[in-house]
Amino acid sequence: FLPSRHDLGLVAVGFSGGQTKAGVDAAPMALIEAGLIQQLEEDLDFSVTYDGQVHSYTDIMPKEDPDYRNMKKPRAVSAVTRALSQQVYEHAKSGKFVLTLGGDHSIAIGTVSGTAKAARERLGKEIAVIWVDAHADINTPETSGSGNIHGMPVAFLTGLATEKDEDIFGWIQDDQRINVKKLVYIGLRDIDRGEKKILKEHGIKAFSMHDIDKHGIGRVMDMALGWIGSDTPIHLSFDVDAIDPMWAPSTGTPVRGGLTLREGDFIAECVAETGSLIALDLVEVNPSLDIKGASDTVRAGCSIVRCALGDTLL
Ligand code: 6HN
Ligand code: MN
Ligand code: MN
Ligand code: MN
Repeated sequence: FLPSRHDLGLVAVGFSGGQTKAGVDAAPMALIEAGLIQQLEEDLDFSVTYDGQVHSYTDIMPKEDPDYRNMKKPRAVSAVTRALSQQVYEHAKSGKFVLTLGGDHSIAIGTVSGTAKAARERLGKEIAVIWVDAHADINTPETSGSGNIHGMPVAFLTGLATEKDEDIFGWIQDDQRINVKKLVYIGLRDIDRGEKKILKEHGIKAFSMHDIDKHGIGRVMDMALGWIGSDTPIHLSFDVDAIDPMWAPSTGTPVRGGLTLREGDFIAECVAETGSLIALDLVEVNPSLDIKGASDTVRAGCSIVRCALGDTLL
């Protein structure tokens, strides 16, 4: 059921409206300027389909966008993720691996909904999602303390949060949603109170930094992939803040005590090894934060992408 071995659709999303710090919209260009596309084409032999633009979706931005149910910029995030969902869906439907460069993590509402729908239609399967992050991003509008939608994408994708208004995520249909039982977290270390409750109540599989310290990343990956099971298409959503700020400081919500650079790459390698990876998001690189560390953060991002695409496997 794999996407044809070496066809990749790239979507560059210059969007920062899921949180309040400017600069995360510059990440796709920084990653591309660091040579990412070349690496995919020349080193990894991918045929890359890319429209050559970093999308900022200015033409579909709402004129007015007051807070709603505690969410900041709900209509902008909804409009962008709706358009992105369609872009990702089209790549995935045509059998391509989909790589999306963010952007803040709210964009995963678009990417995951797009691959979920395409996998149902093309493969007749529910996807699994591996969410690598310091945070769980599963706040509902009501549990969120910040109102920032990059802390909520998983709630909307699983249907734990819903909204009727089409302009505020009401466009998300059942065939675009994911099952909480097919969601696995890795790297968690900053979870809000309401999120903890949600994770417990729904029995969501989560490997925190504590679990990684206790079992080692090798066993954690065995357990994570074992939970998902074989023959399940996997969407990997990788928030660069999962990596310790020692290696990836240029990100909006850094949390110390994270994954080492190698543990981050190792996670991506293990997922690549399954042969079931159908899509990857790389999000939350913000080159304008911690400018000294920006090139390290971009390099870490490029490395994660290459590892997820099998570069370091023999
Ligand atoms: N991210 N839990 C915090 C919030 O605002 O809801 C932080 C979310 C961070 C989101 O890093 O993608
Ligand atoms: Mn995140
Ligand atoms: Mn995060
Ligand atoms: Mn927090």
